[in-house]
Amino acid sequence: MDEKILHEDELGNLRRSHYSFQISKQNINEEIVIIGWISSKRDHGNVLFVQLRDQFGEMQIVVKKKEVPSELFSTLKNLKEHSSVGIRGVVTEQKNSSDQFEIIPKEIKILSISNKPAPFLTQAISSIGIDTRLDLRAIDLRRNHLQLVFKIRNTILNSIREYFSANHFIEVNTPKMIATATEGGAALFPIFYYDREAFLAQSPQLYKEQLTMAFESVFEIAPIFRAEPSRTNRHLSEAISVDVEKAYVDYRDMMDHLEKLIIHIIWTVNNKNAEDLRALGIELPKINSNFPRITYTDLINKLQANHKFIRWGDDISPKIIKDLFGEEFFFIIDWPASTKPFYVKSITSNDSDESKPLDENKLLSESFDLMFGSLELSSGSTRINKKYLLLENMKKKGLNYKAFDYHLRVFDYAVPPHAGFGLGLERLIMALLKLENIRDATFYPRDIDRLTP
Ligand code: AMO
Repeated sequence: MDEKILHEDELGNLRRSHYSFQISKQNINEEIVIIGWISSKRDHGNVLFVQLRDQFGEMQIVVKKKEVPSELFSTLKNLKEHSSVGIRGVVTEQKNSSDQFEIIPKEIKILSISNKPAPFLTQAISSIGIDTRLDLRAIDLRRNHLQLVFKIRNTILNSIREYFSANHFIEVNTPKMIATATEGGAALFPIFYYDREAFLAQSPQLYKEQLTMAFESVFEIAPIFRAEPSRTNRHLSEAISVDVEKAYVDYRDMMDHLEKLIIHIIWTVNNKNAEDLRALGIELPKINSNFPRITYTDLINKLQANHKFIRWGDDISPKIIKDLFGEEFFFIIDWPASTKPFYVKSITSNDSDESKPLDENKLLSESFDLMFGSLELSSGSTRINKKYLLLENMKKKGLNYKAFDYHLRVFDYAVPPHAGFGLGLERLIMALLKLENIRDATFYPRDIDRLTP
């Protein structure tokens, strides 16, 4: 290798004239400037085929020893994949295809040299273990497969904002350093907050509820933190949640919203990412009718046919319902109040004999989980908006209600009836794009074993 040739240049005032997608027939014989990184190379001795990738796609550089300055030829021969370069060159038509172009280089500027061959290829759906990939995530994210996944993730986020904006919700942000648990105490990450203990937010639950007083309809797209002790392919310690809350509605209205939201997302991705879906070999789920709504009680009755040990009041594990549902969306509704957090409203009006005291153990709640097969994507409910009921529930669930004083005091000022849900963004991406592991639906996953990169 001629070391003299391989030195890095400053970017200086080098700028591209064209992104890959902007090169067209009109540019044939024109000199253009392209910038990107080398995603692959084929070396046929006296001819090199170099794929240069920019933000939008790949361009082919054809380097014939006889046609280009010898220094330029040896530079491109010696540069490793992942190196960044700027190239001034002439556009020509590819031999066998009139709508594909290649660039004959005239001049090259090396912007950044890769010192090592990467441990995995950019093209393949890597057979390399996920931990090797995650250890070098920035390089891993250059792989075709993940490029497409995150391009679609971007469309999903835009379509979520589109949906809520069209339905008059406003986007909010709530604190991520908080004083109390909302979803059950075990999964909290404690932190130091000056001289006292605080926690990373498991959910924006109480804040989004409070914000319905001021804004009626709110949503937030933000991280939630869960100290999940288990190693599964569907749990992260830091996940993105799409949290939604609305005043003057109940859980059934919010199921309608969630259903419409999912339909809007699928419609948008099908429209904007048709080519990307084809490249991934994926068809998004077809939705022809409303999502089925099955009650928790009916589901337990069904499950008991094959699982004698399952009892009414148990949580429903993914394993147990795996055989019952295919890859489809459906709601499990009306969960036992005992399985849901303290802020969830109970169903009291279905007891025809009002003189009879309520059987606490059989109390249902106005709640739902949205499932895709055996994967839980979202949960939501009608919330309690009366202070005395919240206090009762907190006591029942053994919570220290004094720690929630900052929240409870709001209820002296007429909190409106309200309902909402939280939708796991990575879970949704997993379901839509058929990802095996939730870690590939996020940029830098966090789990019990991983705090870097
Ligand atoms: P829940 O705890 O069910 O409800 O969370 C809502 C949704 O968030 C996603 N999710 C996760 N995704 C990846 N890794 C995790 N560790 C993880 N934990 C949760 C799931 C889940 O369905 N406050 C309520 C929501 C509400 O009622 O508005 C809540 O947090 O997709």
